[in-house]
This record gives sequence, C-alpha cells and structure tokens, in this order.
Amino acid sequence: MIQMLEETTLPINSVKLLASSRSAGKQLKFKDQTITVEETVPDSFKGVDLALFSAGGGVSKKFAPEAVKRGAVVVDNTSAFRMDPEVPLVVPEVNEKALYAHHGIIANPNCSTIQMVVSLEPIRQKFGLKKVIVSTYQAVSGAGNRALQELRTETQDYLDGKEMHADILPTAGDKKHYPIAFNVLPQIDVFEEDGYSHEEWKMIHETKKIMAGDMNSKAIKVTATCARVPVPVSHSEEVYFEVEDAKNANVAGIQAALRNAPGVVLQDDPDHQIYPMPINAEGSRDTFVGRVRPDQEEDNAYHLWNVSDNLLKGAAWNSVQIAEHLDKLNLLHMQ
Ligand code: 2RA
Repeated sequence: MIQMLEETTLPINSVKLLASSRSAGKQLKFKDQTITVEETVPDSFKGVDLALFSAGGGVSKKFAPEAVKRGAVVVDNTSAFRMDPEVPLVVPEVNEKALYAHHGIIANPNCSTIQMVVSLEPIRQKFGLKKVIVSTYQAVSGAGNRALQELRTETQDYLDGKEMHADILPTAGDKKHYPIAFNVLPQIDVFEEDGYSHEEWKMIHETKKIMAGDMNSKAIKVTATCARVPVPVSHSEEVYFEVEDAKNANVAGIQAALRNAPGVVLQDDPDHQIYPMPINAEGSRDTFVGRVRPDQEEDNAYHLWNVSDNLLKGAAWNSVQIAEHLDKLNLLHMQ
C-alpha cells in the first residue's frame, strides 16, 4: 500500500502510518522520508483526508467510524463493511459511479472477486451476463505473510526429505492444518452451513453487489469453488459464463471487448502458447485474460482464464485506485 501511495497521482502532502501498540515505534520509508509508526487512537485521524485500512475487520469496525467522524474518507480493505447496503463496494473499472453514494466509508472487495469482475465487465457491457461459475487457484500470499513463510519452510522440508508441518493453512481459523507445498487445498477460509467456504460466499455475494447493486440479486447467477495452490503471488481463475445476447456473441467479439477494456490485458494466442500465468502477473496492476473459448454444450456460454496480482489489483492498488477515482470525482477533499 505504501508503494502504491508512493506511485499515486493523488496530491499527498503528508502520510501517517498507524498500527497497534505492538508495531508503534517502527520506522518505515515513504519516498525519501522515514516515518515512525504510531499507535492508532481515535484522534489519530484528526486532519486526515484519506484513511486506508488493512488491519483486520475488528480494527476497521472500531476505528473507521472514528476516522469518518473526524472528517476522513475511509477506503477499507477488510470485509467489515462490504455487505453494508450503505457502503459502496467498488472496483473502479466496473462500478465507479457507486462512489457517489458513499457516506465516508468505501469497501475494497475481496481479491478473487476483483479480478473476476474486471474481466467480466467488458463482456457484460457488450453481451449481457446471466450466469457465472468460477473455480479459483489462489496464491498463498492471500492468506498473509505467515502462510507464505509456511509454504517456503514446507517446500524446503519436502526437498530435504523431512516431514512437512502445517500450522496455518488452509485457514488459521479452523481446527486442522494441511501442508500447501506440493499440494492443493480446496478450502479458503472457514465453511458455511451450506457447505460453501466463506471465500466462495464472498465471491458470490460481492459479485452480485458490484455488478447488480445487491448482494442477493438474481440478475446474475454466481457459483464459486475456491482452492489454494502453492503459488506465492497472483490468483488464477477459470470462469464459465453465460451471456444474454447469444446471437451476437462470439469469441472474437469477446476478445475485442477485453482488448479495449481498462485494467485488462488480453493474452490469448493458443497457437503460440500465449496465456496468462501467475509468474508473469506478479508486480502488475492489470488483470490478464486468455483461453477465451466457447462452451462445448451451451450455445450462450464461454470460458476464460484470468490471472492478477492479488496483493496489488486484489488489495493495495484497488484501494489506492478507489482513492484516485474519489479525487477525480471531487468526492475526496485533499487539503
Ligand atoms: C485469500 N481472498 O486469498 C483471500 C485474501 N483476502 O485468502
């Protein structure tokens, strides 16, 4: 997030870095300045125009309203407010206009949702969208730094012929833990009563809220299966989608829509084995799309494969991009 702020076009005069008391006193760099991290208290937000939150839902619930009370606009990267009907859930390429309805807090969606809606929106605009079935292959960094360290340790242990030991994945919030190295885990976050994981629940309801304005909308049907793969950074997704305008839709038309879409890079040339891969997406703000092809059974259905850096477009960049769009629309008053 600091790196995205260093690169932003926002007119930033000064930056404060806030954290818990445990991290207070640490020093971090912003451009050529060294900034000391301060402990967050409600008055930390006095005089702050824009507050970016990414410290867990509990912290956001406690401090985001305090920041708003003191005049800041909050862009929240946690799930605390995503389903609040008063809080816009925004991916600028898709629903920038939802920003006009903000009351101080804007929610940044879940990483796996963001890259999917970025790749589906240009298709929806051209041909309409009825139904989506997505299967994800999500990077370990989505579960945090400790999970990434766990992947490294397990990989080394496996290569050294030692037993692998897991403490964190599939999710710190559940009872059992399994190695991610040389493995695939069909669980991201905890399971709901209906058998879907919470990550899958997020993909379904966030997509409906972003694309149809209501988390329970029936205008777009969505189903998701989310899996963790031993990739450090960048999520991949296979997306099956049904269009409304089956008569006019075809692969060339879908590719043309994607080629011209903001935030999308089309990498789709099977003859030359050109398609998106996580190792190439890391460090980019774009969502890479390829493997566009018709479904073999349904006349109105197609498939695509997308890959995006989950830490940038899936989190830090989308948050700062929201702030840039707030500023452009005059909804953020930078002093
Ligand atoms: C994950 N989507 O990849 C989550 C992070 N927000 O675990």
